[in-house]
Order: sequence, then C-alpha cells, then structure tokens
Amino acid sequence: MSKHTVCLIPGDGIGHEVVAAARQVLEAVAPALILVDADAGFGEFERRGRALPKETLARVMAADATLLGAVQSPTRRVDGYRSPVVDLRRVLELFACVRPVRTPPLVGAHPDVDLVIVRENTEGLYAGQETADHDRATTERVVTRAASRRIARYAGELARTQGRRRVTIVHKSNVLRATCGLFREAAHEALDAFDVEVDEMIVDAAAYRLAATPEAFDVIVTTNLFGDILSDVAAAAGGGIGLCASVNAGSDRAVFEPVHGAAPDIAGRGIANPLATIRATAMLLDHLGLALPAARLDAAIDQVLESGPHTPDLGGEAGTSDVVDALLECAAAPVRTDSELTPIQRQPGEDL
Ligand code: GGG
Repeated sequence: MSKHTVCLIPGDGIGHEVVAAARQVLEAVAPALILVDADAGFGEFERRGRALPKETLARVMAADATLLGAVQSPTRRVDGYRSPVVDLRRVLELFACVRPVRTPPLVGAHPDVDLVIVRENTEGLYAGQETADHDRATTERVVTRAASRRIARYAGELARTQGRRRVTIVHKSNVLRATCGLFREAAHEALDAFDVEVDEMIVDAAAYRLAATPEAFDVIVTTNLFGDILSDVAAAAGGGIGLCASVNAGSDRAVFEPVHGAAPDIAGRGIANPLATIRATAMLLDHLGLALPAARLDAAIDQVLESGPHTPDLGGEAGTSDVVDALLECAAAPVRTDSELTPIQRQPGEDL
C-alpha cells in the first residue's frame, strides 16, 4: 500500500467546494493516501495577514503532491499582499505550467482537439515585478536564456514521452525583440536536441488559430502571461474552463489545479463544476504512480460528461454534490480488470 501524502489547499471562492469534492473522490478511489489540509489565498490574508502562511509552505514541501483549488487576488492594490499562486511557483521553483486540452465527450464540442500548453512559470510579465507611483507604473519583464531553454526542454521531453509530433514556439519577437527574441532563440536551441517538428507563431495569430482551429495544435511552448491567456482561449475547445486541469511542475514538486479561478459570483451556492479539479486530481494520482485510480477517475469523468448530471456552466441544473455522487458511482464500477492492464500501467501495491 502506498503512503503518499497529498496536501489540499482550497484557496478562495469555489476553491472550497471543488477541493472538498476532490477530497471525497480521493478518499473513495485512493484510500491509502494521507490527506493534509492547508490554507492560502486572499481570504487567508484577510484573516491572518499572510496569503501563503509558513505552515502551508511547510506542508506543501513535506507532501508528495499538492492540489490547489483557486485563488482570487484583488484587482486593486493591497499593501503587503502577494498572490500565493505566484509565490508558490517562485519559492518551489515550479518552472513549468502544463495545461492539456482535449475534446470532451459533449454534444457540439470541437472535434479532434488534443493539445498541451507548456508555459514558463517563473519569470516574464506574470512574475509581478512591478513598481508604481500615483501617475506611472512599470512591470519588469525578465526573460533568461536558462529559463527559456529549461521550459523548451520540458516541452520537448513531454512531446517525446507522450508520443507527440510537433512543438510550436509562441512569442511576439517582431515587437518585443529583446525578451521574446531571446525566448524564441533559446527555445529553438533547446528543441534542436529533440526528434520533433518545431515551428513558431506570433502570439496574436496563435490566439486566433486556437479559437478557430484548435485541432491543428499539438504542443505549445510559451512565456508566462501568453501561456496564461492562451490556455483560457484553448479551454473553450476543451468544454470550457470548468473542465480543464493543470499542473505546476518543478524538478521535485508538483502543484495541481483547475484552470478556472475562484468564481466569486457562484461561490457558496453549491453549483460549481468540480470536474476540472477532479481531472487535476486524476493527473495528481498519475504523477504519484497510481495509474489505476487515475484511469478510473478519467473514465468516470468522461462518463459523467457523456450522460450527466451537468452543472449550469455545461447547461445543466445539477449541483456540485450531484456530479460527485454520479462520478463516485461510475468510478466504483469496474472499468478494466487488473489483467487487462499492461505492466507499465499496473503499479506494485497500487490502490484500487
Ligand atoms: N486555479 C487557478 C486559479 O486560481 N486561477 C486564478 C489565478 O491564477 N489567480 C491568481 C491570483 O489571483 O493570484
């Protein structure tokens, strides 16, 4: 039996509902996991003065993997506040944000989409290096050759291990010649070492193509803010941000989260779609080597998408708990027998 520890951080808004749903699912499909709770977010800052308390960081560092719900940083400036998401990525050196998008089994979904956005997670505009006085504000956009090569290598490795054919470098080097120019050059240098097709696209063209013909993409590698925006554009082809999951990965730690934010407009109403967080949970289980419960969960998500119940973001009337109940029922049904799994899929002592 595995004794992995998973840290659960609800964060703000619907993060509480979707992480509670994930906890229920984890307890059912991987009962041997040790689940540890921790707090972070703007609510935590308001309550205790720190958005990312030291004890939370310690629990994340001690865990084998972390699941984060959603964080809602205020749009206004608040003295002493920093986004805990940005801090977690920086402190733990979670340099890659990986966001897969696939055609969901939903009527009317864009067909044949199967892409992954690999986003540099530690520098660039999203790193939040800003100064401001009353009349002028600046953001420092740092792009280094080392970080650009590292993220491109990560994209190349991901393409290789997932059997993908092409990596598209997305940038804006026709205007941002220094920063995007360096990213573009370093990404090409790193990807030269891989046996994959490499092409490139200007970010505005990539946004249009992602909206119009998302099936044309395979792996995208890009800088921090571009990746953040493009993954929301791509999420439309994956059934919406209520379905898309991501991982922030470093060399020895990983924090999984839904792509969606805290959705304060529906928080506390019991109608948040938990499926993006549960898809992130399946990715987390896979990361821990628990391939069977991960596959069960993925299959159960697809089944619930196909037959319902659906929350209002998908046009249904179900609540979060209805979706979780249906999902647990699907996950409990036998998907494949153990002997049908290849030795690679079957892990010694794996939870069922
Ligand atoms: N689960 C992803 C999420 O929370 N997205 C919103 C986000 O990234 N917020 C950053 C922040 O508000 O600090």
